[in-house]
Amino acid sequence: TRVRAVAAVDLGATSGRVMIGRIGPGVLDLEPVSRFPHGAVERADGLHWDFAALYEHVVDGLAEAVRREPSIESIGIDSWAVDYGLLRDGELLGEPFHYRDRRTARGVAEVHGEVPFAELYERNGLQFLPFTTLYQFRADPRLTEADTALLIPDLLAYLLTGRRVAERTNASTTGLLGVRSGEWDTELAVRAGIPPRLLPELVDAGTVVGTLTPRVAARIGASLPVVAVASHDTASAVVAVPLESSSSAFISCGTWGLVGVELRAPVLTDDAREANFTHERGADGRYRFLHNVTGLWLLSETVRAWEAEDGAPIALPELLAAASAVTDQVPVFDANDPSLSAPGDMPARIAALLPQPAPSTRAAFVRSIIESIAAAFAEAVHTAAELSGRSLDRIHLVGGGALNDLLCQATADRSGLPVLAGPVEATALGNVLIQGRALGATRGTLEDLRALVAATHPPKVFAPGA
Ligand code: LFR
Repeated sequence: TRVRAVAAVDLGATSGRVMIGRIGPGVLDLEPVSRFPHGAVERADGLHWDFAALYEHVVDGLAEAVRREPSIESIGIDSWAVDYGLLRDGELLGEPFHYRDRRTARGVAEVHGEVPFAELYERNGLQFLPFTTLYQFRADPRLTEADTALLIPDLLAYLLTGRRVAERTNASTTGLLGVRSGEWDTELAVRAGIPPRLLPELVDAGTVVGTLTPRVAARIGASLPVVAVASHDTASAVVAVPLESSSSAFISCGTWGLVGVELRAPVLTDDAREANFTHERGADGRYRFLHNVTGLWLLSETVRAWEAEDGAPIALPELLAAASAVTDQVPVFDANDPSLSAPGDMPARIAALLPQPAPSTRAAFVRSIIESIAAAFAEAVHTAAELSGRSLDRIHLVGGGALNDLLCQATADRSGLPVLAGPVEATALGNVLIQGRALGATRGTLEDLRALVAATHPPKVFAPGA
């Protein structure tokens, strides 16, 4: 077997990128091709994504990837979860809403009026998040006009290939997938007021969705298959976490910090529901038993506010170095407080949660943010251990947060467990791994895929109290 090349499109909540992945025996690496900022846009009817711009960036990035590496054999797309586009007769009905749009509050009240949360949990296994797709659908004025709903990666795959499917890992974040069956719960959809006709055929990660349409192939410069990867970014990231055993926890840390363990069977207890632990579907039928912690969003939104105030960009590495040098005690706040979820005015909203006056320097303020995120991480790790009945001996922290030494060390200190940081690009690697497996470039089980990650991407270790 030789080294094979694929293109990975990885879309986060604040930026997207296209990468070339290379995979073969003992080989797993990424070559960045393009990176583009994106984010929420405020429109008359609420918060949206500029989807037309996103699509252009994706196609341009793929064309550049093929130009650089003509031997690319397939394309895989992952993105943040829950958001969707509505189609009628194959045409997109307006821009997809952003999950932080405020209309979802109405959807929550209405859906819970039909199906109480405890019953939802029993059926879909999901923690309560106000933006879970079923609440968004319920509050979407265009729903009745639509004939199909596609989650973001499936929507892009449709525009590239013409085929409409719902990849299962991401479909599980809609709230409309049976937690045990892994099939659409159409009875639940009907009760929640969501027409089941909207829900497309489900496919598993690793399935070929289709081949680029002639028009798209002409722009990209090759006629390639699009493979459904574990298209929820967190699912892709966890594919690439080198979990050695059931005593390893993971934290996938970017905008969000997704904290938990991988399970083979759901834990649908009252305690799990009350602790707001979710069961999202992973590749190969695994479950991600995790809790969403508000992650680096707190930092990026704070920096965005300060930059607006200064009218000048702020260098994050310097700011973090200054935060590391702070020796005074800083106050810790509840990183999960719902008041922190909307964009805008983050320093003031954090200050309003502090039990004492806000730190007077930016360095100390950042330290307070990092310590608060780490405290929430440590708590979620311990809760995951308790609820799953496991004794945990390490935490794998992957994603952009793995570059943040201060956060990794604070998480180790506060949890009392070693933090193994990296890979930083776990999501894109997970995307490449599933495509590589579909091509036959590597052996089969998730454990085989993770062994390849462990061999090629050694972690940086942060010992507690070091
Ligand atoms: C991470 C993530 C989380 C999901 C949130 C919203 O990027 O996909 O897993 O809860 O974004 O989609």
